[in-house]
Amino acid sequence: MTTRELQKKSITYRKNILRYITKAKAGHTGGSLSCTDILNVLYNDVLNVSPENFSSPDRDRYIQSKGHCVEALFVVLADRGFFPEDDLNTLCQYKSHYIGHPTKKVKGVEQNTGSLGHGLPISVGVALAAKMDKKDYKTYTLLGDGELPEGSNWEAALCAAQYKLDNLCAIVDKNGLQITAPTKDVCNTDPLDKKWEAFGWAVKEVNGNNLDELKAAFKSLPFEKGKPSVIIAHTIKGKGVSYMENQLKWHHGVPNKEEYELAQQELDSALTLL
Ligand SMILES: Cc1ncc(C[n+]2csc(CCOP(=O)(O)OP(=O)(O)O)c2C)c(N)n1
Repeated sequence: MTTRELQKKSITYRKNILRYITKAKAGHTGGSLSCTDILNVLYNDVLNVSPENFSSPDRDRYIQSKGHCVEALFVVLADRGFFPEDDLNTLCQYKSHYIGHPTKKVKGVEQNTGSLGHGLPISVGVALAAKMDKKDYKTYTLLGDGELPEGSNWEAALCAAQYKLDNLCAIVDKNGLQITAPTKDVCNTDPLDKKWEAFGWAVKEVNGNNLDELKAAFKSLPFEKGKPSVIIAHTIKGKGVSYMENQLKWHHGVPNKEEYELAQQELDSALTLL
């Protein structure tokens, strides 16, 4: 897919994320908008996964560890044909499987997540299984920078290096904010590249809202033979909507009618500029 086609998709995804969050009156807005470009490149340019091969043991695996940003995942899965987009009108409604965190009841969702710190440990197991079974599939997992202080991540990181899991790629959505404060003021993980390197990982840093940089990073996997890879993706929380960008209140803020219309207008004009 060309970069222009991907750019168009990112804007459309952002419009849809806001549409369904606003309708549901709940959701993780800022973090879904920060990781939209990462999911876009993964599902449209990288992953060997589709509704047709989803039950094949050879499919690539994507596990969204920052499960609270499920709205971004649902919108991308709908676009890839895993389920009708109309299903998302039931988001967060009683008896709907489209709830506020990923569940395997939804086609295309690889793992239940949302309790932070679980996606990387599970991904290590899945990647290790591929090595043991001599399979070529790759495993990808998306972590939030506010999630990283969970100790389970660092046990998993050690384990991945120990087993030389160069079929595993972690992506850190480093938007710098969590719920109530900047990540560095809650539990600083910088210098993040040095920490991953010290744990035996090969590291690349990219602008995580730049589709070309993301494409290039994924194409060059594994960054080093015999080592797991991590992409530190520098992103903007609330990306694409001027008044949401870098604002803590949009972690799980839901737009009112006027805010929603303004956001859609901004994204529509971004579409016309492409
Ligand atoms: C184990 C656990 N503790 C606390 C929470 C509550 N929680 C939900 S989102 C969040 C902040 C996460 O920040 P970050 O990973 O940076 O997410 P992003 O900014 O990308 O949305 C927290 C603490 C949780 N989901 N799981």
